[in-house]
Amino acid sequence: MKKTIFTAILLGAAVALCSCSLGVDSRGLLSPPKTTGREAAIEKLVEEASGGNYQLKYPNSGSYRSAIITEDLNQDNNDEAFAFYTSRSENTVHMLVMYSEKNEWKISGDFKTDHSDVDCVMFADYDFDGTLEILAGFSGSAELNELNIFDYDPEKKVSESIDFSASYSGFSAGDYDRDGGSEILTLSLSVGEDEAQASLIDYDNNTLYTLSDCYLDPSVTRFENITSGLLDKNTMGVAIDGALDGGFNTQVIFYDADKSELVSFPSSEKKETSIFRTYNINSQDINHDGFIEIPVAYAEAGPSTEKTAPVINWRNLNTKKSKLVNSTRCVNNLDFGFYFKLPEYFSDAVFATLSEDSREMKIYAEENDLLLTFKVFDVGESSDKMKEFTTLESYNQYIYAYQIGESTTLYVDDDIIRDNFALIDIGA
Ligand SMILES: [Ca+2]
Ligand SMILES: [Ca+2]
Ligand SMILES: [Ca+2]
Ligand SMILES: [Ca+2]
Repeated sequence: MKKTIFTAILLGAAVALCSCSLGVDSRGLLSPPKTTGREAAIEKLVEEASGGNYQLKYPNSGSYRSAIITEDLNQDNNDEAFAFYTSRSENTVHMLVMYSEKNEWKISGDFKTDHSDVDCVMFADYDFDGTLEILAGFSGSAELNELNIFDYDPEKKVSESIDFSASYSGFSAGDYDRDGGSEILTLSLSVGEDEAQASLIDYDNNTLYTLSDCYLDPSVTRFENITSGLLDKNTMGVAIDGALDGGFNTQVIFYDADKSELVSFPSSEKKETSIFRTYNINSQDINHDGFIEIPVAYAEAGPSTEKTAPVINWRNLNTKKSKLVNSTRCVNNLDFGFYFKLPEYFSDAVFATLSEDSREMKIYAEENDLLLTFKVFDVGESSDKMKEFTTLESYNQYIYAYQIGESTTLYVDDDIIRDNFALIDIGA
């Protein structure tokens, strides 16, 4: 039963994973915050293990960003804890693994690394024994980070460092070959002579080995975002949004069970330039149907006198045919972080313009036929103009509102507008 639970967690909704540590984490330079209760008891153990003079280290990327992380590795409703720190006398990170017994915290392992920073922490049951392993990525002066794995024995209450290490720029874990157990996927940018590549690491006969690997786009200089999840009903994969000269692109990596190999889309031989975009927008499950969409962006032609709002065609990858299929078409206001999903009954002639200051986005059914205007007001603002608009929502310092135009060719109502308007989280 336990195995099913772990699989379900790993197959869950698309999640952002470990990638690209950006610069020095200032939080690590602050004094440790005063803690109470459980955290205080854990910190006391850190203090003892470090000899009293320590600095907590915070992971730079991924879902776990705390210097003290708790997770129930063996699903017995009793959390284990992990703390990252450096002692003042040495600049390398230690990882302390702890468990609690009769309400008392104890140490099950203290591991010293060769690195000055923690990049990312993740948990996965790759050996399929019902207990999650600790995947910890460390960074320092080298261009690539180092992934180390630690396991925890809930019976003996000891943890061990596994004889394995991999260099990476980003990594993730999931059941990519759909055999019920989880694999580790490491992704590397090209560094020196080493080419950019993805490696799928599997476990068999007590050994971790590379099941398959494939090349990645060598022109990508930074991973902006890695999203792991279902690409279609039968395929789990990752979408890697990367930065390259002049813009951004997406590569999709998945394991092709028929060919028994790791595949990248677009393939390295056949570069599809359509995934290139100048906008920093990340792949995501934009329509909440459980499958990852990839943003393909256009600045669609409108009247030459006005600034055209970018159109993003969110597409799914058909992994069998190795081609992108249209999912959702949106017009975007990236300056104020919102989009409007164009309903299916809208014709291809629909386009959107932005005012000079981007506060107004007008959607036209066709030229000179205004369908809808969105306008961004400041919170606290009260003007006559505002009274002409209907408020949709308010976020941070802005109020997002709309006004229905007098189009003679296309129809929208309040419900359609509310259903298709959304705020979007865009990159810096
Ligand atoms: Ca536990
Ligand atoms: Ca395990
Ligand atoms: Ca698997
Ligand atoms: Ca989707």
